[in-house]
Amino acid sequence: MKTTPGVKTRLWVLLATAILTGVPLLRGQEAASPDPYAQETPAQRDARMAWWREARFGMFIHWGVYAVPAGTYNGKPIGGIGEWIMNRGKIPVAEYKQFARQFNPVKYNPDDWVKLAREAGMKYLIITSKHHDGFALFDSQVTDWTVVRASPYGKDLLKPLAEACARHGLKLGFYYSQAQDWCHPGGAASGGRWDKAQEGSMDEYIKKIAVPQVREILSHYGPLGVLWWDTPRDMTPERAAPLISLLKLQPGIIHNNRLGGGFKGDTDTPEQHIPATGIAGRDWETCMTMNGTWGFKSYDHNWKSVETLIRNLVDIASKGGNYLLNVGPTSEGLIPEPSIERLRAVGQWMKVNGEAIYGTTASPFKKLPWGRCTKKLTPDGATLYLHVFAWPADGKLLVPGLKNQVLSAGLLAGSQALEARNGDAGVTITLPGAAPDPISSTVVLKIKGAPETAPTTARPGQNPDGSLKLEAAEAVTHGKIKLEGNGGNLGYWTDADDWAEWRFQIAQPGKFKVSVEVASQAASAIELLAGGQKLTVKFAGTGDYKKYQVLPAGTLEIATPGEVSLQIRAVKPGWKAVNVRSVRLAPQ
Ligand code: FHN
Repeated sequence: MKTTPGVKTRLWVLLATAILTGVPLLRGQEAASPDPYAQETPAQRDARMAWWREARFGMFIHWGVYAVPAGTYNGKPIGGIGEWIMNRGKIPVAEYKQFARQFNPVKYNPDDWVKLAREAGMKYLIITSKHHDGFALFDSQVTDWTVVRASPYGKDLLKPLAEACARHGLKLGFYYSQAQDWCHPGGAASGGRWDKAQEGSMDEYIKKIAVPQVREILSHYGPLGVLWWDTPRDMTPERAAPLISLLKLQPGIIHNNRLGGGFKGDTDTPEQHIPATGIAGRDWETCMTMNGTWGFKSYDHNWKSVETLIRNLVDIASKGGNYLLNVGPTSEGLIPEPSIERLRAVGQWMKVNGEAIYGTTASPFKKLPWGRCTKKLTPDGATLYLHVFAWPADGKLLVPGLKNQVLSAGLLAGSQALEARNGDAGVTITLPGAAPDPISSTVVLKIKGAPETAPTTARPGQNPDGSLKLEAAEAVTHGKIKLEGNGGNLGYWTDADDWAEWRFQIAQPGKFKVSVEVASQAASAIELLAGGQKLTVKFAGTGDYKKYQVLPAGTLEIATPGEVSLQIRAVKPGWKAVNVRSVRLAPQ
């Protein structure tokens, strides 16, 4: 993220804001920032963010004309995410607009959507008011490219959704693609246009489409919780200023870090991944698809399991973030059945365990061998919610390094009190024989005083199914390699003599399929060394140090239980700088 704009830039921002909004900006000698929160105190900010921090779980909805082709153009499947079909298929504007004639969501029932989100335990909902194809799901007065004027449905889709959210007590947010619009002239990046109809000035597009449309969505749908900007390409401070200044129309609204122009926004937005150690000093929200696409694609059946979704939610909460989980409704207005099933199952889990998610803050532990922890501070200490993914076979749950006196221990499922003892290694809790929930069971541990933890030597261990993921943050590095990207990857690996090592516990030995998650500009080669075996991986670059690929590395045999060391090293010659996110072992 860029830093806050400098003085010179600010003056430009002021000038641009004045021109585009007609609002006088000089008060006495002091020039005001277009950001309505520029002068906010930390206490005011905490108050503004309170509902969002309490919520922890929200629904993302990507819906639009792209749900009509649903991933297929001219009879051929178009690769990539469904809402990008126009761009990926280089579909001419006039031709793409024809799809709107079939966008007729007669089965749309916003009450059903909102009830589903509530049933899942979600506390807010964010819908694409306009995505990159420029199609407005609302009754915009500044273009004909709207659901009201261009589709047979002919009605505003956001109004009834806003009403349903108000009826059922769910916060509503709008996604708005301010800097990328493939159907309005000037809205597509100049280097990325494929149709003459897209030609035009971005400044004109911002002035005539983005600014008035953002004013419309902030004015006509009642109180909004969030404005979710996206893809801030080519956004200068001058272009962003009139947009950010519109936030004053919704006092208290939260907005994300994707406006551009140097404005940081309120929330960071990791996409499709969970930062290894959270994001220190920032509110953040991981947005994620439930299959492989945001917008509906008829043939994407790559659904995440309920276990993955629940554990993602827990993992995110344990690092202090929110989970914004996507659904992509059909052109008829239906949320796909596999999404409904999964959301209901997550909701069942949340009914029992929601207390351990809502309003919690990040874990005081760096790593726990059996799961995750969330916490709430209380007047006399803290409540630790221990999310147990791997129920210990011997019934003893060690909370490693915890020094506090235990006030009580129990399970969220049921009212049974549990025995908990302080010891040299930490607190040991005696659990009943079977886990109440095979995905994640919550032990509630009340302790005296703020959590005090000693550093532990706990090593990563296998999941119940025998698999193991070695994350960047758990590696010991040698040379100049260091953690970057909020602890998400090993970076700065610019010297072929540098290397990194993981030490981990194997309880279930055997043969493992090994894969490695890497990103590199250019082709490179690495090797993994463990138990006297060597696995070599040669790969083409992804062209971007942030674009990762998961590559098979081969089979590793670990014959006996115990601690294992795995090293990652460069293969010389042929090695080029690589970022490494993780190494995964899956039993064969
Ligand atoms: O290009 C979009 C994409 O279609 C989707 O809307 C995601 C959601 O975060 N945002 C952009 C990519 O970062």
